Amino acid sequence: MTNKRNRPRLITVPLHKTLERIATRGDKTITKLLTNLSGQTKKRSGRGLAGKLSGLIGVLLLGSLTETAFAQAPLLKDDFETEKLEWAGLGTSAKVERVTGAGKTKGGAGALQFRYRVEGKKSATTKPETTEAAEIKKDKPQPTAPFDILFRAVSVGQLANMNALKFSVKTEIDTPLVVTMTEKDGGRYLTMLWIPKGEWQEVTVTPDECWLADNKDDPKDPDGKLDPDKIENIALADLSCVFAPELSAQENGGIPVSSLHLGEHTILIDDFMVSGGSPLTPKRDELAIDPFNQDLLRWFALGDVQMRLDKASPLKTPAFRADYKQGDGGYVLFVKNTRGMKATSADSLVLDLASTKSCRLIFMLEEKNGSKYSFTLAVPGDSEPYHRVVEFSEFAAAEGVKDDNDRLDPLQVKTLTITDVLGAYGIAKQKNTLWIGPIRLQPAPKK
Ligand SMILES: [Ca+2]
Ligand SMILES: [Ca+2]
Ligand SMILES: [Ca+2]
Repeated sequence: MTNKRNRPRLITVPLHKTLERIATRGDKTITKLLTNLSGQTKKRSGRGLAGKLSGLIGVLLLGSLTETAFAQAPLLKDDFETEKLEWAGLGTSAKVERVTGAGKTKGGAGALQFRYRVEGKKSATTKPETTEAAEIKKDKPQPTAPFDILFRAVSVGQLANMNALKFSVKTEIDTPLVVTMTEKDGGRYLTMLWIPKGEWQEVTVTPDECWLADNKDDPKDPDGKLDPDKIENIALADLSCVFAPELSAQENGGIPVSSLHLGEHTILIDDFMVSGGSPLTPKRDELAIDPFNQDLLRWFALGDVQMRLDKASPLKTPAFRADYKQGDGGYVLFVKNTRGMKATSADSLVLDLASTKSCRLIFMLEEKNGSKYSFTLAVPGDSEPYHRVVEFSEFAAAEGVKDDNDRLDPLQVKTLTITDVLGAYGIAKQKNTLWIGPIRLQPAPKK
């Protein structure tokens, strides 16, 4: 007999709906940002972002063209040792400058400092712009962006031989960092990195890990792959800037406003370079969705959570470790890009998990067409390794979400979202640590 008082009580938050919305925001809003950058969207005043940007790019190009490339030298190198800055900040609060001094640089005397603001919800009382103000703006168009972005133009062709983009980065808060590379007359490619705060982190991004922004407003790419010889700019941004306005406006959304890091922040960058040569990465393991064998997580999280790679997990393998609190209607959510996953609907997903407290995980797969399929798993506590093979056929369609063909197509899946929803039940707040071991595909047995 279940004691009535101990029975979990589901708080009446439209959790499922909120989750779905949040899980798709990442892509859509990045895409929106990038579409705006491409200039397809005309701004209400001025000559449109495209015009402003091309002016800016022109100015920056004048600088970079004077550089001479040496044999074996990186295709691009910014060590911030001179006053010359090839970088610009776009957005209303973005400030970019060269800084010097102890703790500010990774190598040498100088580094790049990017200051930006994570804005909360738009004020409902904002007055419409006066005609006069609009006229003044028209005369003096300023580079702008829907939020703060760190931007660098490159001359088309300069990165033709690229095998990796590398830089050192230091943030003051745990930061979901988006790196984008845009092709001239082509698509926009991006990747996402979780940068733990407080220490210099070395980042390596290879072209093959970047995916095409593929929402309907995105610029199309003629050949569907990143062509380094066509790259015309590189940009970086804190993904929080994308989510915060909407999430902070949600009442009872389950993501605490304190976790949105509203306000001004600083990112330091040093030794930014693009190296050339043969591809760095050995042939990719097509069964690995994430082997957690890199130095940084290629995930992002929403909610009050610290996450990092843990090489000494209870799973005896390197694992994704998340520390957070369950309870009080709150939850956390982890999102991974899964484009390019080579699977058939007869295959399975192999999961290895451990959790200090029991938890209730929803695994949600989203197709490029926006349809969603989920699977719920109850994971026991006590950090006991828990192994489960989930067939794709066990994933159920999310209610109220349309799919053209009414079935899960693993080849179309663009994101995997994992959420612990135990906190949405009426339990007291408690700390939890969740480990997720290498996530891989298991092909269907041959018949
Ligand atoms: Ca430096
Ligand atoms: Ca291309
Ligand atoms: Ca489908």
